[in-house]
This record gives sequence, C-alpha cells and structure tokens, in this order.
Amino acid sequence: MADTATQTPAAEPAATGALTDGFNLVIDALKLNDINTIYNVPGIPITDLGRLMQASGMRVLSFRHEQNAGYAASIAGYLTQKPGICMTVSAPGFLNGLTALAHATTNCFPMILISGSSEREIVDLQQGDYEEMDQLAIAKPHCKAAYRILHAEDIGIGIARAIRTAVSGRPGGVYLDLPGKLLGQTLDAAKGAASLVKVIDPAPRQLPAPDAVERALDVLRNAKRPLIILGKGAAYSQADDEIRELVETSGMPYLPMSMAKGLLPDTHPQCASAARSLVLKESDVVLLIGARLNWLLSHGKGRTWGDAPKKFVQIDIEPREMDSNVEIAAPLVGDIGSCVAALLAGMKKGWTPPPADWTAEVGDKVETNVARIAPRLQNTNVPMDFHGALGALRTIISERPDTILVNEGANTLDFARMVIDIHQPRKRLDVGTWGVMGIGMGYAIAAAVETGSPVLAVEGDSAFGFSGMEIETICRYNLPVCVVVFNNGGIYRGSDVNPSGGEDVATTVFVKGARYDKMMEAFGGVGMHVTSRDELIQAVNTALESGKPTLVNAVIDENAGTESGRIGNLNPQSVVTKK
Ligand code: OXT
Ligand code: ADP
Ligand code: MG
Repeated sequence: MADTATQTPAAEPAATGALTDGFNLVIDALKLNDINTIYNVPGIPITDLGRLMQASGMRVLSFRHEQNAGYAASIAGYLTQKPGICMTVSAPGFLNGLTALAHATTNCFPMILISGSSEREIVDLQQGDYEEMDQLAIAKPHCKAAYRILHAEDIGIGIARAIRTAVSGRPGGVYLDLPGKLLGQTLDAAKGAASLVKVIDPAPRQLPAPDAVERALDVLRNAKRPLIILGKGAAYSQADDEIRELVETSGMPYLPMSMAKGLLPDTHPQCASAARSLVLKESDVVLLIGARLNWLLSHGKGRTWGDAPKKFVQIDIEPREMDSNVEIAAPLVGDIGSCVAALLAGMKKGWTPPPADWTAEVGDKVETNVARIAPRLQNTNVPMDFHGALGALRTIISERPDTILVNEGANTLDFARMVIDIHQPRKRLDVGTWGVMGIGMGYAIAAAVETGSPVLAVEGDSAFGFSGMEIETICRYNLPVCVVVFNNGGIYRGSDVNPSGGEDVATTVFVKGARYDKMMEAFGGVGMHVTSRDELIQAVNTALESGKPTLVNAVIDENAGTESGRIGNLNPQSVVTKK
C-alpha cells in the first residue's frame, strides 16, 4: 500500500471569493458533457433550474405532461447515443416521468430522469412534506441505477456517473434525485469548476473474444438455410456501413425488426420481411444482431419457428442475454460495430454464399407476397381502409426517405409496419418492446428537435389520445411535424356495440365523427379533414412541404380493423357465456 503520509495531496484550487451554486453546477456539468437539450415540465423545485438552463443557451422544451417529456428524452437517447434528459418536479411529476424511464430501460435506450425532491429529513421521518415521496427507492426497480446527490461538490461526479451508467454496456434509464435544498447550496466558484467531470469514452468499445468469433463463423459456414435478424440494438449502434457490408458479403436473407427497418432499405434484394413466417420456420442458422428472443420473436421456439433444428448465433453487448430463452450455439458478446467488423474480417478470408435454392425460395416468397398485397395498396375505397391509406403514405415516404416515421396504434401500427417501406436507418420509431401507447407526440417532438428532419406521425385515434395535448407543444415550438390520425372511431374498430344493450357505448368506441384536426387549429397549427386517398396524399405532401405543424384527420372505415391487430393471439377471451 502507498504511504499516504508521503503523498502530495491534489492541489486545491485557490478560493476566488466568487460563488457558484447547485443550480449552476448542474448546468455546467451537463454542458461540459455536451448535453444541451432538456425535456421537462417546470414546477417546484426545478422552475429556476429550467430558466437558468435556457439563459445559459441550452434548449429547454416544456411539455404538458411529464410522461411525454420522458418519452421524448428516451427516443432522443436512441437517436443520439447520448442520454436524453427528462426533468420533473417531485412526487407526482416524478411518477409521471417514471413510466418513460422504465420504457427506456426496457427498450435499452439511454436516458436520465432528473427529478427535484423534497427535504430528506422530513421525507425520511414521513412528516408530510410538500410532495413527499421516497423517490430514490421507487425508481430503483425501474432503471439501471438510481443516484441521489446531497452536496453541491458532488454534482460533477454524480452527473458523470449517471451519464456513464446510461450509455455504457446495455444502454438504459438512470434516475438522478436532486433534493431542492441541493440546488441552493453555494460553493466557491473555483472549487465548483474543479469538481466537474468530463466523462471520457462513455461507451467504450467492447471487443469480442477471437475464439468466440471463430465459433460464430464456424456455425455460419455450416448453415444451409441461414437468416440474419437485425434488431433495434443494431440500429442504435450506428454501425450502419459495417452491418450493410456484413449482410451483403454474407449473401444471407435478413429480417429487420420494426425499428431496424431501413438499416438497409426495405427494398433491398436480401430483405425477407415479406417472407417472415417462411424464414423463421425454415432457417437452420439464425444470426441475431441487437435483437432479443423475447415475445416479438416468439421466444425463439414454438410454432413460429417450426420443427427444423435451429442454431442461434447472437451478437449482444449484454452477456446475460445469451440463453435467455433457448440455447445460443455461438454467443458473441461485445459492441455490434466491433463484433460485425470481426465477423466480416473472418468472412473476407474465405466465404461461400448460402445455397442458391434457399435464397431463391425466400426471394420467390417475397415476390409472391408483395404482388399479393400490391392491388390492395392502390385501392381508392371511401371510407378508406388501412391498406389504401397506408399505400398512399408508403409512396410519400419513398419520395421523401429522410422523413422520420413515428407509428403507434394496433391496426394502424401493424399494417403500417408491413406496408410502409423505410429507406434509411433510424427513420422508423414505434411502440417498442412493451407495445406502449402514448409515445407518439413525445417521439415526434424529440425526433424533430434532435435531427431537424421532417416527421410524419401515423397514429391510431386511441393511441393519439394518450399524448394528444402535446400538439400544443408542437405548435409552440413550430416543429415540422405532420400527425395523421387514423380515425376509425375506436380501439381496433369503431363498430363494437354494448353487449348489455345499455345506453353507454361499447368499451372500445369513441365519439363518432370526431374532428381531431380542430384541436390543431385551436393552437394555430394547420388542421385538415380527409376522407379519400387523393385528399390524404395532398394533405400530407402539403404538410411535409411546408414544415408547418399539421394534423390530418383521416377517416378510416370503422369496420376495417381487427381486435388487437396482428397480436390477437395474446388477447385472452372468455369462453364462459353468462346467462
Ligand atoms: O409471412 P406471413 O405470411 O406471416 O406474412 C407476414 C409478412 O411476411 C407480411 N409482410 C409483407 N407482405 C407483403 N409486402 C410487404 N412489404 C410485407 N412485409 C411483411 O405480412 C405479414 C405480417 O408481417 P409482420 O408484421 O412483419 O409480422 P407479424 O407476424 O405481425 O410479426 C409479429 C410481431 C409480434 C413481431 C409483430 O406483430 C409486432 O411487432 N407487433 C407489435 C404489436 C404491438 O406492439 N402492438 C401494440 C399494442 S396492442 C394493445 O396492447 C393496445 N392497447 C392497449 C394499451 C397499450 N398498448 N398501451 C397502453 C399504455 N395502454 C393500453 C391500446 C389501447 S393497442 C391500443 C389502441 C388501439 O387503437 P388505435 O385506435 O390506436 O388503433 P387501431 O387498431 O388502428 O384502431
Ligand atoms: P428488437 O425489439 O428490435 O428485437 P431488442 O430491444 O429486443 O430489439 O434488442 C436490442 C438488443 O441490442 C439488446 O439486447 C441490447 O443489449 C442490444 N444492444 C444495444 N446496443 C448495443 C450495442 N451497441 N452493441 C451490442 N448490443 C447492443
Ligand atoms: Mg382506432
């Protein structure tokens, strides 16, 4: 052990007499780490923090509800690889933001929820403080880590710790508790400046072990009917060029999970989206890149995957993901960029493309399925159905491939995923791992703010209702967002009837003929009401051209949807008939 008595202590900065405080240290610490955008709802004790942030040149976007600010922060993290920051008041504001923090963690998006909190001494004795709540304890199970800072001189290290935890390894949510009293604490300015920490290499590359790479190549080389599955982890990793090169060098068919669509254009000749059931069933070796074998992939087993024996190769940064549901024959633990580069280097030393009968079988199936739905995508029915309306939006997206598509609903989600081709990476943002309704307006706002790209949010009418008030936020910041509400008058359908014959409408039904476009007009945006395909095309093109906040109320046949969309199999139904 070093002899501490003989060590020279780190030089203390000379006091200057000037003071800083908790408010300013939080701002300086975030800015030092290139975090300049905050999604928040103001109130005690963070109102002045937001004000000072704005004064210091940060972009502070105020929302109407913390959950939406939180969803915005979560997707900002996904798009930028920097933690998105959501800032809330104590207890109720914190709880409103917590759903989004849990969502970020579940989806592996880096995010920090910063909440003001009440007096520790009073909270811990449960003496009834203003908005009293033990926020740290409540946050812990819902995120990667939860930290509280009690002293101003710890703000620098506390924020550094939150940033590194959010983005390193498997990304996720971090809770940072800032008691109101902390913000007012003063400190000598020079000491404060010296206490700040710039996080060096916040998400270090993690190289796969060479023997693990060889094992993976061996399994892939012996495949007769190989398949690559790209997940949103692959899209997050921003290793776009390497992934494309790997797919093309391998010659294997690939299946993008919904937010990985566009990593390679959906029109790519190796894309097997339109032959999904065939490739899942018939493949003998599956290379998973940043995709988990969770419910969205039927846990890697059962009918979806067929009876043919299967071997999985899995690339993931989280070692515990391996064997989560089925045996992984070749685990490749590391960051996607490094793992894909290592596989590519191996392939370049010698590689035989997959057997032609397999790629031809997949290609034929894709062609048949694409041809089968093509006429439906052109239909001009009035009222519109999902296929006709989405066929129109599909053409618009192919003409404007830099548009970011935000998508939620049930039928509106499932049909849009199937119909709308995506042409560039990270241009499709949706409900994610939980299938959560409510991400819509928060995602749309953050997508516009973080990328400057035009945004098209295609929303079921129920889905839209979860965050609809944020269209005021869209208008307030004059964001280039066009919201299209697929108005079929209800959840899944607008045609259900109350089985009791009573006065109330069915549980899944909304007001008939609702005019969501009028809401947008109320805040100074553009509202349009369309009933036909041609009107829809014109409205959306005008909106995207103008960049003005617009809401298009698109009337969809109230009978067109099915219960729970494509996941009706997960929807339990009573078999008991009550007399
Ligand atoms: O191979 P086969 O033959 O099988 O065919 C497949 C493809 O090959 C083919 N395909 C194509 N063919 C031709 N051309 C092309 N290009 C092509 N591409 C594909 O098409 C089929 C299908 O392909 P797909 O889609 O890839 O495959 P599949 O089998 O569907 O994939 C399986 C899954 C599981 C991966 C996929 O289905 C999936 O990703 N699903 C996600 C589902 C999801 O998350 N849904 C949202 C939740 S639903 C429900 O919970 C709702 N709630 C409750 C609620 C929620 N969620 N949250 C909160 C906070 N509170 C409550 C509510 C309230 S939805 C909802 C509101 C609904 O009402 P709305 O008004 O909003 O919406 P509407 O329904 O529109 O009224
Ligand atoms: P999808 O829903 O598209 O199938 P998931 O959210 O299930 O995708 O899976 C994403 C996976 O990607 C997670 O297991 C996560 O650990 C992993 N991941 C995220 N970023 C990286 C990265 N940079 N390198 C390796 N794996 C990553
Ligand atoms: Mg609906």
